Amino acid sequence: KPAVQEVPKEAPKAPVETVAPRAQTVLLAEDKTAPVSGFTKAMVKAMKLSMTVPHFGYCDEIEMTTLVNLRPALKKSAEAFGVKFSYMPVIIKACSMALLQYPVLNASVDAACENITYKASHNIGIAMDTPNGLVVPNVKQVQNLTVLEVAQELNRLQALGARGQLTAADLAGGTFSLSNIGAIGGTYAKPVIVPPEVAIGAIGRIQKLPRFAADGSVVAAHVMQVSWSADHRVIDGATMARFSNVMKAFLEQPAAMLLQMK
Ligand code: CAO
Repeated sequence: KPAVQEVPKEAPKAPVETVAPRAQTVLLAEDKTAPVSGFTKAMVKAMKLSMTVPHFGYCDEIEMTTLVNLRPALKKSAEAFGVKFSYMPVIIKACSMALLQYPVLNASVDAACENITYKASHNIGIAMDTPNGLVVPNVKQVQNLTVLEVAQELNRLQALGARGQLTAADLAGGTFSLSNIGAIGGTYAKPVIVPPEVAIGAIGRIQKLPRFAADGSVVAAHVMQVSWSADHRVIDGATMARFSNVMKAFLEQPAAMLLQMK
């Protein structure tokens, strides 16, 4: 009879906003019209462009249990460097390592979609929820950074984003994007490509769920959904799926990731 195995040690405390802690109740006495401005205006421009791109969607689930159990040690080691360590630095690095195998996903296309440019740098954009709205600064040259350096840079961008002080340089030059919607609480998403990039991934909340182990027993697993969107004019579904498989393998087996990390 299948046995229920022990629950893995640390359950990630996903900050699910069940009661919208920052939201205030607003009761308008009459209709109010306001100009679309700031980051929202930039979002209008970017999304108009994005909607000209045929999006291909692909989802999978990633078993994060090994990484979840490893994170307390990673977090403690990073603290010694004054760095706050979430799952994102490992996810960002795993993407970069998978992009080394599928460089067509770290590319840009021109407006007429006649040329594709394979980008040398892995400048991974991170969708960030800030007091001023959505911004997508990027961690530059991830292919040359350690996971700790990625964490350090993410900390810097998050601190600047919270203060509304991200620079044009922080926001320019992205080559591939990730959106950790799970930081707020969802699982699946339908991310929208940031042109001229050709792919983006949405990360869902890590949840503790029952899964079958190889011997047929039921185990408590930490599961994270990932949802990809790719520009179907230049990326086919098989490429997106193979890339996702590589990234998934790195996250599920951090030891294998460590071996192949430069
Ligand atoms: N599953 C489980 N736990 C998660 C998680 C997830 N998907 N995402 C974050 N957490 C945990 C972190 O590990 C951290 O835990 P500890 O406090 O124990 O260290 C805590 O939640 C806070 O994380 P964080 O949000 O400060 O940091 P992050 O690196 O995980 O994410 C950022 C950074 C900028 C991606 C995130 O804060 C954010 O803004 N996400 C929203 C993105 C968004 O708005 N997307 C929509 C774009 S389209 O409109």
